This record gives sequence, structure tokens and C-alpha cells, in this order.
Amino acid sequence: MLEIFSKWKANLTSADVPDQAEEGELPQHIAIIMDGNGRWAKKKGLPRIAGHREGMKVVTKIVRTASNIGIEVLTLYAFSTENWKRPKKEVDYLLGLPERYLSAELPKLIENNVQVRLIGTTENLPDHTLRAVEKAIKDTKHNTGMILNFALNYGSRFEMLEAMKSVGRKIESGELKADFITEEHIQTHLMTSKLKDPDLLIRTSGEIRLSNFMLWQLAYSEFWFTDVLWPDFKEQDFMEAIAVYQKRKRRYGGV
Ligand code: V07
Repeated sequence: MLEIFSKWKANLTSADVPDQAEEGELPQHIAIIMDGNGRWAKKKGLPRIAGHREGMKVVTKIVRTASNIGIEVLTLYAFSTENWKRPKKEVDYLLGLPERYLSAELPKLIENNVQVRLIGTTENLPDHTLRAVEKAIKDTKHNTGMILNFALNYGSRFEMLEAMKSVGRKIESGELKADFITEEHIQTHLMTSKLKDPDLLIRTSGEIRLSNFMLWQLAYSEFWFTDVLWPDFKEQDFMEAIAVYQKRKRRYGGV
């Protein structure tokens, strides 16, 4: 971990500093699909919610690591629009996790200058969940450190559909002509409009798919998959993903 960090620092002062997260630089925005919590629990003969509880502890660790090494944006896929199909008991437990996490971690997030943000639709979320998250957003609004972006009740097709509706309304009102729609018009109507696209996507638990996560934003990102289940995911795994990203960038940089 130290090595990667020092390489990153060394890079910042080197003569040929690339514009963005290029050769050997840290990825500025990392997105993670935190998969395998249920499977972890099953393997141990525990209820699925035990896996989610353990998964939350890993969130705590990885958020601290990411912030410490200077990651600018960390987006975590916490709850998808498809997750509503799970048993009610599991859904209720999952939607209690933002409060649990924030009641333990919000003071530390503030201390570490982290900004909490949300992507996803607040519709259908229980009041208690929403209140906890909105308080965290409000209390960290003026922080200038890492952006910790939770994807909660998020689905990428829904996000794109809403963006298309907004652009459609501009056409209806005569403000925009269809032929003049650009990628920027779409992008500015996405929930991530103010964020740079992820440089690196991490997915745990051996599944090699996107599951309706940031389909537009991941168009040019590096992907790193691991068989490690999210509750077993360690700081070393996170640093390995970053090291692989840096190696790939160096390789492309040399061509
Ligand atoms: C959830 C723990 C991590 C593994 C994946 C599923 C279970 C942290 C949050 C959270 C969300 C918003 C927020 C603060 C914390 C969370 C859900 C599930 C629904 F503002 N972990 N975590 N939310 N899991």
C-alpha cells in the first residue's frame, strides 16, 4: 500500500505529469459493486443478513483506506432498484444499514473531511433511511475531501430514462432541437452530472457483469473482478486492484 501511495506522490511531482489519471497515477474515481454477502453467509451457515452486517464493516475499512490514500471519489453500489424483489425481512435489514453505518461513522467522516452524496431515487425509501442519509449529506456538504457516493435505490436504465425525459422536455419547450442533442446534454441530466466518470470498477464475488450499474459512466473505465466475496475483501485486495489499474495504464502509456 505504501509503495503505491509513494508512486502516486512521486508522479504528481514528476516532470511529465499526465492530465488525468494516467500512467501510474491513482484512479481518481473508483466504483465498487459489493457482491457476495449472501453467499458468504450461506457458506458459513448464517442468515443472509449476517453477510450484510459483515459487508458493512468492510465498507467502513475501505472508505477509510480510500480517503487516506487520496482517492477523490468512491462510489459504492449499496442497494439496487432490483433489490426490492428480495424477501421483506432482508430488504428491511438492508435499509437499516445506512443509519447504522452513519451513526457509527459520520463523526469520523466529518473529521476526515469526507463528503457524503447519494445517487438513486429517494422514492420508496423509508423515512428513517432517508432522514439519516440526508443528515449526513447536509453535515458533510462543505467538506472538501473525498466524495463518498452511495448508490442507494439506484438503477442505471432508470437514471438514463429520466435523463432522456428531461432532454425530451427541453425539446418540447423549444429550448433544444433534436439534432443538436450532444453527449453533454445526456450527461448533465444523469445523477452523476457533477462527477468525473469512474476510472476503475471493482466487482467482488466472481460475477462478470454490470447489473444495471453506471452503464453510461463506465463506458471507458478499467474493470477489475475478483472471486473474493465482499465480506472477505481486504485493504490488500483494494490496493491490488489499484496496482493492476496502474500497471495497465503504464502499459498503454508505453504504446
Ligand atoms: C449496505 C453493506 C455493504 C455490502 C453491500 C450490501 C449491504 C453501507 C450503506 C450505506 C448507504 C448509504 C449511506 C451510508 C451507508 C449501506 C445498504 C446496504 C442498503 F448514506 N453499507 N450498506 N446501505 N450493505
